Amino acid sequence: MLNNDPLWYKDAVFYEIPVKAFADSNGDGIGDVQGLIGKLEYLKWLGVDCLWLLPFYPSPMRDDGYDVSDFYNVAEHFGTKEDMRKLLDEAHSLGIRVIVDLVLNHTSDQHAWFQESRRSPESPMHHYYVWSDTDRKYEKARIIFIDTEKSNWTWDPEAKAFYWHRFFSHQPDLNYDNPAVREAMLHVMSFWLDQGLDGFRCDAVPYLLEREGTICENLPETHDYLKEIRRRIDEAYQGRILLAEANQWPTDVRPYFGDGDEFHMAFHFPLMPRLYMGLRSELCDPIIDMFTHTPDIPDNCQWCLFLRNHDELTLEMCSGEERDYMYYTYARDPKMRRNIGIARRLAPLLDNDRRKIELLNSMVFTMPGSPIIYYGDEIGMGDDIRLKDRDGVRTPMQWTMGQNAGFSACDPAQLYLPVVSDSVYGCQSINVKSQREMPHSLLQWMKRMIEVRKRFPAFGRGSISFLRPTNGKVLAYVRRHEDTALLIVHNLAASAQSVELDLKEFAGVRPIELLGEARFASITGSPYVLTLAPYGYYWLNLTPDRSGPESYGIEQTAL
Ligand code: TEU
Ligand code: CA
Repeated sequence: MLNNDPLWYKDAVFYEIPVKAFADSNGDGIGDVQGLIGKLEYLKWLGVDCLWLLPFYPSPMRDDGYDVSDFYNVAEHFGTKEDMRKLLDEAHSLGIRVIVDLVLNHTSDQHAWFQESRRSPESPMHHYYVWSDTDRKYEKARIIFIDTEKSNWTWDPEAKAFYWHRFFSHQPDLNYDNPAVREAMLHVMSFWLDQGLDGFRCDAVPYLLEREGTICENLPETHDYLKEIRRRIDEAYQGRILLAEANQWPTDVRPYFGDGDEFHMAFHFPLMPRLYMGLRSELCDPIIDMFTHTPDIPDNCQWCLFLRNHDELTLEMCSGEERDYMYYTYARDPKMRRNIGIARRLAPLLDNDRRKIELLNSMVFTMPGSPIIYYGDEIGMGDDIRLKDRDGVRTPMQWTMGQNAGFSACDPAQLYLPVVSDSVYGCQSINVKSQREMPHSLLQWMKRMIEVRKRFPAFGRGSISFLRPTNGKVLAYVRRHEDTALLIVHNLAASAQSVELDLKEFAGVRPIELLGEARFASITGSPYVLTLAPYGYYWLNLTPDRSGPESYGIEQTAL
């Protein structure tokens, strides 16, 4: 049932799931793999093709599982390796693939490797990590978790030395100058691929290696190792994919695709904040500029486009004034800020304005790349900025109006985090069950959008050319693939807008609007006038209609 096209990931719609937040099957207040298995029907119904599961390995859970203490197991509270195999079998039988986080850069300080490494300089594992007798090395490397860390070095009283960590001080970096480490992580990868996983979202890959005098990001030797990982995939695991988390400028992300011999996919971090900027400023330039600054990528590669994820809405790829603008417009309350970003979910960021939520999703679903939905954003879930770190955007999925939003049968006090309970975003108003029953809910619209997107490979595989109408509030581009041409138009303004588009190359075509299948007026050699509602958008098929006599697209719609 799986799409066995080697480039399946260029047509796929992805969906990000923290296992702990999705569904609790055994009533302990924590989501688990069995619970996720019970929700595969929903994910199939929604139309997603590939799940990305956040780390489910044994962990002290001080960084929500990104502090791994055992790479070869499933954390007890999530289930067992057998549960994982069952999940993969059931997902695959439904045509859904599953990729997981591979946390390459570091381990938990509770990992046996670190405990052995710190024991003695003579320990065979001592050089699994980056030790130093001074904390003055690699001083050009920035601190990433600025809310909590003052240095990338921490003194270890047992080893009587400093150890290097790019994230929390309880996450010592692995030493990729050590061939044993490089081999050990290749072994971890093979182990999970042998379990049947369809690939990995590789965590924090820019930071794998360190070199004096550099910022210790995106080093050539890092790419050498990442190419080694891809070689293993190509040798023995055809069809599995590697998705890079490289939160860098497009020119610095481009090398992670290599010549089509490194990552299959990479998140487009710089584009993401500019979608929000474009919306707020009502100007297309921040968005178009990002595309004109994004180098082409090899044909077997793909961008992964997103609006939000389990981290803060990162502003690391924004300039000072851009950051100020984003904080001013989207996070006036300092409690919403985390590190260099904003820890809010999509709906609250957009004032719970259904028009804006649809508009931004429409962009991510029609621009070049594969879209990924963050769990709960498809129903417009809210957040809880009172919670620590990034927990506010990681609350239990809201399935019903019932106790614990149908996430768990446990006593509410046992939940790993409280369910969002305010009057706007509480489960009485926001839940899957109600929205599946309402034909015009956000969830039904998301499902419809996914369906339409999957009918046109142009979205995932086509080229993009921007039209530059005089009205700068309207973002218009044409997606082309083989003989298909799709015109996508977005009104970034809070007011209705009229726009004149130069479509003379399509003269004679009568566009069909894809979401409603109505036929628009014929295109002529004159400027084509469109009027858009506030935050309105159109997906128009400009492919010359080869069907029979003049007829309205609607007539072909099954009644
Ligand atoms: O984040 C890595 C990273 O580079 C972060 O700065 C990220 O770019 C930023 O938080 C905005 O997305 C990854 C995981 O996504 C994060 O949850 C972990 O805490 C971190 O690695 C350490 O494992
Ligand atoms: Ca590192």
